[in-house]
Amino acid sequence: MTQLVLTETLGRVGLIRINRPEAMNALNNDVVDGIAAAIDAFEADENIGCIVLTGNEKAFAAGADIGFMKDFDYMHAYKTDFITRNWERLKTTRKPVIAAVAGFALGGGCEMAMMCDLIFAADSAKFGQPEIRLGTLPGAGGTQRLPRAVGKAKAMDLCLTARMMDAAEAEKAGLVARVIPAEQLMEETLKAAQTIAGYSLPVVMMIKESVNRAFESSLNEGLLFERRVFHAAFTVEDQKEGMAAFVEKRKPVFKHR
Ligand code: DAK
Repeated sequence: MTQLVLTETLGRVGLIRINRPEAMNALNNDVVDGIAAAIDAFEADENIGCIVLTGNEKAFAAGADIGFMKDFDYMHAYKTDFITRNWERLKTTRKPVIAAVAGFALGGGCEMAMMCDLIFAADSAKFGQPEIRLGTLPGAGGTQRLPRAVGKAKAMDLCLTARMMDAAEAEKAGLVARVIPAEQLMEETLKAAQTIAGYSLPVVMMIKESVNRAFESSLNEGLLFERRVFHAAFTVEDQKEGMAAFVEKRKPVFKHR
């Protein structure tokens, strides 16, 4: 049987590849369970400092699997905790996750990319929330994360018309961090992931947590959170090493503690 989710360890980077090319990487339960299990494993591995989630050159993921969910009723979706149970494993990941997107990231695929901390897009990437065409709405955070990323005007445009946004527009709108020529997407993404993974892991996690606070609190609350975490960072052994190395004009050797 084809493995729907492939994983690889590259130095301190954990790579997760969605592998359902015949269905444009449509996300059924098995695929999302596989992604969640891969995240569990990389989170538990202290030698991993950054995770990359990707698809193939045609599709990151063309959405939730339409055939799989077309006959769901309310009680089934509610009782099985559809979406929340496994999709949201990404949301609770403490290590940074970069989505490397080439081709289609539609519906649940776009929502899954937005659950990651950073999106690097190939110039071939296309983002959209076309659920309205199917007589439904984005159900994995699209109506909430998209407006926070690109503003209300573009979010309404994408969700209500179902049109797709290309990589250039997505970068201009603030959805993606970088646009990269398709053939260099993995190389560039892995380079950035290795850079992040080379820094002190507890500090990386503190930064991720603090930036995420910006979306969940008032400015004053967020600043207070940041200040407390910043003070706490003086207890990190790597902070002593990082600052000593700067003063001694040498490269720091981080121990991730
Ligand atoms: N689900 C299942 N199969 C899919 C799929 C999908 N989302 N997207 C593509 N495929 C399959 C196609 O059926 C086709 O399979 P075969 O016919 O070969 O067996 C194969 O992938 C290749 O696709 P195409 O032949 O269509 O390829 P094209 O290059 O012509 O077009 C496309 C590519 C990505 C533009 C097109 O496939 C497409 O429009 N796909 C559907 C995109 C879409 O509508 N995505 C949104 C899915 S809905 C909720 C929670 C979550 C959601 C909703 C509610 N609740 C909690 C209430 C989320 C919803 C979605 O994500």
